[in-house]
Amino acid sequence: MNRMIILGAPGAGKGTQATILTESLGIPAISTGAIFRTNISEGTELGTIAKGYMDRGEFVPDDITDALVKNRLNEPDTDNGFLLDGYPRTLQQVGALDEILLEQGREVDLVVELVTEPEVLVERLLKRAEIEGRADDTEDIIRRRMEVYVEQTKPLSRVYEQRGILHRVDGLGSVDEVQERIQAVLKAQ
Ligand code: B4P
Repeated sequence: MNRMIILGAPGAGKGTQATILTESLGIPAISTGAIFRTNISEGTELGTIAKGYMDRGEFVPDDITDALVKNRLNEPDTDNGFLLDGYPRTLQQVGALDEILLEQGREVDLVVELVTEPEVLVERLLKRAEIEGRADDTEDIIRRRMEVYVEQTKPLSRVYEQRGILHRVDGLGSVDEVQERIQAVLKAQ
């Protein structure tokens, strides 16, 4: 169970839980959002392109995101597994990921979906804005990100459910409580 995806709405705690999981499982977390933010802070061409979309609460185009993930999944540190955080986010990205992994002769074993409530998420993200000052954490942009999530990402859980690899985990409660629930899912595999 070393090839995992963590799904959830903006602010559901994907990045938070992925960081903890990566330590306990000894596999790299691949966060597309974090990779874009690093590129933005380093002023790369990719960062300039991504910033335009992220600042509006929109997704970075699939072809750019897919190419980034493909390169990352070809790094040798993913040989023993990986945890994808924030990818895939569209049905097109699901297909792209399938292709990338098929070429490599591997597939996703497990998908964890953090189930949350929109109002709690807006509160969490506004609090994160005070701490981290992310450009996409203003209330209007958060609401737009939630809409985009419902339109484009929510349908992904059905896809993985039909494949029999989706596990829904309650994402409300403390960070430790949520982590314990994820660990319980992993132990049950
Ligand atoms: P991401 O970086 O993935 O960010 P996110 O969805 O906002 O946050 P996440 O769910 O990881 O929440 P976190 O743990 O930080 O994406 C940012 C943007 O990048 C996207 O909007 C998009 O534009 C672009 N992008 C990324 N991937 C893409 C893709 N595949 N395709 C196209 N575009 C893409 O938690 C949020 C806050 O809550 C934190 O402050 C945390 O401390 C707090 N928190 C977490 N768990 C908590 C808990 N249990 N209780 C209380 N607070 C909690």
